[in-house]
This record gives sequence, structure tokens and C-alpha cells, in this order.
Amino acid sequence: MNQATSRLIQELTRRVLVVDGAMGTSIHACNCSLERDYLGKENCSEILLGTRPEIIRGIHEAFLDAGCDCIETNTFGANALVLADFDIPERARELNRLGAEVARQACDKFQAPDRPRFVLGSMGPGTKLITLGNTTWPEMLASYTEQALGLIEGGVDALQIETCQDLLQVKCAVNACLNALRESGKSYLDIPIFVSVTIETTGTMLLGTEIAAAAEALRGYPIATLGLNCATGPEEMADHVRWLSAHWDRAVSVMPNAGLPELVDGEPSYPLTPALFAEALLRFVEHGGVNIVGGCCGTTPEHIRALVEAIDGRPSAPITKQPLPHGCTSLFTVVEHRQETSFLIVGERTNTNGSRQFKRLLNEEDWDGLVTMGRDLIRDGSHVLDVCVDYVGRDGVRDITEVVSRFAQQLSAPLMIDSTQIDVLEAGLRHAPGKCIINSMNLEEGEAKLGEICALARTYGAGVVAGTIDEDPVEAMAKTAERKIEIAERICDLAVNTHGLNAADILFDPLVLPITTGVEADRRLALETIEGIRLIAERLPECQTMIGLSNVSFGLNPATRQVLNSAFLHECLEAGLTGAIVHASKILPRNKIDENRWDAAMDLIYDRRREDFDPLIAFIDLFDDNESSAGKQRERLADLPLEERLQRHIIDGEM
Ligand code: THG
Repeated sequence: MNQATSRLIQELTRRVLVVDGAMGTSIHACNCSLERDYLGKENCSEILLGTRPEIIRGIHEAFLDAGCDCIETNTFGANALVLADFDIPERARELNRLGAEVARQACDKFQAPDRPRFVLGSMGPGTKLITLGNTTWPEMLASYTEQALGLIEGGVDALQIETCQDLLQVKCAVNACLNALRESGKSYLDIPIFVSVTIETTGTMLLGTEIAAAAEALRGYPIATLGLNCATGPEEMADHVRWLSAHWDRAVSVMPNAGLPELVDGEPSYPLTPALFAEALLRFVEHGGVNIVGGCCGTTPEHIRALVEAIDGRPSAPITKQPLPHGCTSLFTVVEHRQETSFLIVGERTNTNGSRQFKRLLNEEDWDGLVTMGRDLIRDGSHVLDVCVDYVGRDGVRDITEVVSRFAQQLSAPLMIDSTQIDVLEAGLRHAPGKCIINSMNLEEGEAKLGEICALARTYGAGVVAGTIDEDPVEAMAKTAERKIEIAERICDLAVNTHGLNAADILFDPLVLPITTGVEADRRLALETIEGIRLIAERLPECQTMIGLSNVSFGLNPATRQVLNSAFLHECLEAGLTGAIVHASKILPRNKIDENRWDAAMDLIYDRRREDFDPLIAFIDLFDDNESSAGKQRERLADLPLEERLQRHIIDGEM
């Protein structure tokens, strides 16, 4: 489809648009009858669309008369989840259609060919949040989809997801809008999606999300605007507005309350006069970057009239933003994929395959104990947690739900959701409010399966680890640098050009396998991986790289593993590696490792075999358990066959 952009988007790029003010305050002033007008459903103002449409139309007209460009439909709470509290969930579609039609009628009265007026279909957060466990993704998705369908049927010019409190709620609502648009044969180019979040006086969204985390979690979605509304007046929003104006690469909207409410005779009263309100918003616009202004609670047609006069058809400031580095987020903050003076440290121990303790706690369903393990990893330096609950015989969907919902609310680090099961990945993503990383996808089962995981990444707004594995029936896992880069390039092309992921959100894993087996075919695995990292960093510079470090040393005893892991990590970082799944507290810097051991590790990693010199044996011998126990009869390990010597270094327990 090669469509022209909608009229609304055209106007928005031309000049600053003014949106209307509070609907609720005006409805209150109408003295409607609880029985006749509200049908006994107190506070369900949407129901007036059926019983007293002329009142709602009248309020719209008062704002249009004040000169605003856009009005919002009276459908803030018209979704099935909210309407269920009034026993009328089945009226959602109809009320939204009516809301859009009534607003459209009002606009028709005021618009002229050179002065269009637009209807924004209001979609509020409702009263139940997924992150708090009050509702589920599928329930909310169905509820918002029905609402968006009604709004589209009624003829809205944009879908306005507003007063957002929970990132899962926003992501779910955006998906609902996209589904409804598709079902209606339209796209977000015809009817753009606007998003507006609410930053409380605490400086974050209700559940603790910073504006930068919200922007990072939402940037991958095809939304036309991001902004702020409700909770406070313009002054309290200033820092966050400045941040958005500087960094959000699309239009920014600001719709504050008429100041912070004060209680007067038990009723909230909003202190800002129309003049003060308009002045504050004008400053945001003059500062550059804010393209949509309007009012929220306590703003009357007089506030909007003053605002329209202040803005006076001002042209939109061109959008010239500092490109933000890509990253992942928790419910609270952003963690950039590229750490300036470090690498992205992903904690490995919150994994049933990576820690006996984690596996035991999961089996005991000691959810708090699992959270404590996660917290310990963060304290030890992990930026992100690799969460894997795969465990034969257990219900993975239930386990990931229990674990991720707790981690998301109680831990500050973003999550990497690690599973081989697509339903487990999806269940995890449905409970993680931030921007996660999916671990992982590859081409072993073909392009369709890769496409399914890319679709998850798009739907839930996540980055993704991509392993260099393809359909090759003999050796699916790439073991040479050449094959690693070849598969990485193929996956990158598919993920970006076919599935619409951002290259910066792909973390290539060139696969680390043990070099500790003594088997000929495994000798070069580490150096091929280092070379693979170098090639990926060179040829796919926008993408990230990520390895599961501890794999390299499986089979050795803990002290030996610590040195090999640290030395190998050092070489990978030199080659351009940007992140690793590690046991952070066990990584040693080079200057903390004995020089002989370091050199021996290098000989092993780079497979510097010579006649009569096996670097694997030489390395292991440096950690001979017997070397420190003087007096004990010293057994010459070197005299034993390799396999037996390896056996002796395989020790159960932690690295
Ligand atoms: N690539 C990607 N994801 C991965 C891996 C990878 N996820 C899993 C794994 N590989 C990386 N994680 C670990 C975690 C722990 C260990 C190794 C790799 C480990 N654990 C000790 C052991 O098994 O001996 C400690 C056990 C314990 O504490 O009980 O070695 O390559 N994308």
C-alpha cells in the first residue's frame, strides 16, 4: 500500500495543534439525573452518549468554539474491562462508535476546508493493570480491540491511548489498535496512534517507570506521538517534557492539568488560570519540540481559548533529535545495550540449566528465594538477568509467569527471557512491562520459526538474541568464523528487512562451546568464536554481540574455569563483544591472574599446539589440586591419559 499520510499528520507537521480540555469537569456541571441519564450507573459518563448525546456534543462545541484543532471523544472508560464494573461490557463497541460520531458531528459544524478539525478517540487506562495482576494481556487486548473498532467505525482521525500508567497496558493497547486497524482494512498511516503517559508528582509513572524507560520500551511501535497528560500541572512536567523534546524522534504532546489540584470544600480545585496555563504551555512550544498541546483535568474552554490565542497557528518546530542509543528496560529504568566502560553483564544464575540452587528453589516453588537470587546477581554487578525456567516435567508457562511477574515488580534489572519453548517466551513477555531481550532465535528450524520469534519481539517490544545456527543437517551450529558471519548476515537481513526489527535490538550470539574436551574438532572453537565476534562487529556494526561465556570451560574445576572464563572474555571483548551471560562476581581482571596461568589460557584459547606441547594439558596442570598439598604423594598427572586427567578436574558444584 502506498498511501498518502493522513490529513491530521499533515497538519501536525505544519503547525502546533491544540487539543481540547477536560470533559469530566464540564459533564459534572450539567446536573444530569442519576436514574434517567446515567441509568443508575453513577460515574459512568460514557453512558450519556446513549442517553444525552446533545450534552456531550455541546461540550465538544464549546471547546471547538474556543478554537482548538482536536477534540477527544467521551470514551475514556468505554472499554469492556471498565464497563463490566457497570454491568454493561457488551456496550463497549456501540458507545465508542457513538462517541466518535458525536464528536465528528461537532467538528463538522466548525470545520472549513482550510481549517480542519480532528477527532481523537480517547482510550484510558481503565482500573485494572496487568503488571499488578488485576487483569491479563489477552483480556485487556480483547477489551481495547473492541474499543478501537468502535472508534474507527465512528470515524476518529487518531487513536489516543492516554493517561497511561503501566507499560504493559500501553503495549497491549497499541497492539489492540493495530489489530483493530488491520481488521478495519486501515493502517496507522490512515489513523495514527497517539500515546500519552502520566508522570506522577513522584517523577515517574504510577508503577515507577521513568520517562526514558517508557520511551525506550515504546520506540519500536509505530506510534506517531508520545507525550504527557494528567496528574500535574505544566511546571511539574517541565523536566520530562524537556527530555522528550530532546530525545523522542517523533511528535511530542503535552496536556497537563490546570495545576496541581488543591482540595477546596472537599472538592479538587485547579489553581492555574487560563492565562497562566497558556503561558506555561507556550514556553514548552517555544523551547522547541512540542507539537501538540491541550488540557487535562480542570481545564475549561477558557483555558483552551487562552491557549489557542497564545499558540496562534505557530509552525511546528522541525524534529531534530539526538539519536538515543538502543537498550532494554526494566519496569523502572533503561539499560543501554552498549555499556560505555564495560559490557552488558547478563547474570547467568537465574537459570535452571545454569544453577542447581535456582533449579532447587524453583522445584520447591520458593518464589521469594528466586527473587533473592536475582537480587544478589544485581548486587554483584549484573545489568540484566537471564531468566530460564525450562525444567522437564514442570509447567513452564506457569513457572515463567510466577517468576517474571515477581522479578519485574521487585527487581531493578531488565530481563532476558530464555527458553526453547515459544509459549514460555510469550508467557514471560506478557508479564514483563519493560523492554526485554528474547533468548533466543536461530534458523535451525527454518525461516518460519525465526519469523515467529521476530513477531513476538515486535508484539511485546523486545530485543532478541540470535544464535548462529541454520538448517544445515550435518552441522547446524556454526563452528567456523566464516559460517558464523554468514548466518548472522542472513538472520540480520530477515529480521530487519522482512520482520521489521531494529538492527540495534539484535544481539548476535556466535556460540561458545567447551574447548575442554580434548577432542580434535573442539580445539579451535574458542578462536573461531573470537574471530566470529570480530567479523560480526565489523560487518554488522549496528547490531550487538552476546555470548554464554561459561560454556567455554564446562568440565573443569571451579578455579580452572574462573581463569579460562576470564581470559576468554578478555579476548572476546578485545574483538568487539558488547555483552555476555556470565557469573559476574567470578570474573577476574587480567592483573589478578598469575601470568603463567594467563599465558597458558591464551595458548589453550588460540590452540597453540606444538610437538610435545598440548596447551589443554599444560593449562590443566597449572591447577593441579595436588600442587599445594606438600608431603602428599604427588601423582604425575601428565603420565595419565588425557581423558582420565580431565575426569579428575570435573567437579560438581559452583564455578
Ligand atoms: N547463549 C545464549 N544463552 C545461553 C547460553 C549461550 N544461556 C545458557 C548458557 N548458554 C549460559 N549460561 C550458563 C549458566 C551457567 C553455567 C554455564 C552457562 C554454568 N554453571 C555451573 C555449572 O553448570 O557447572 C554452575 C552450576 C551451579 O551453580 O550449580 O557453568 O551460550 N544465548
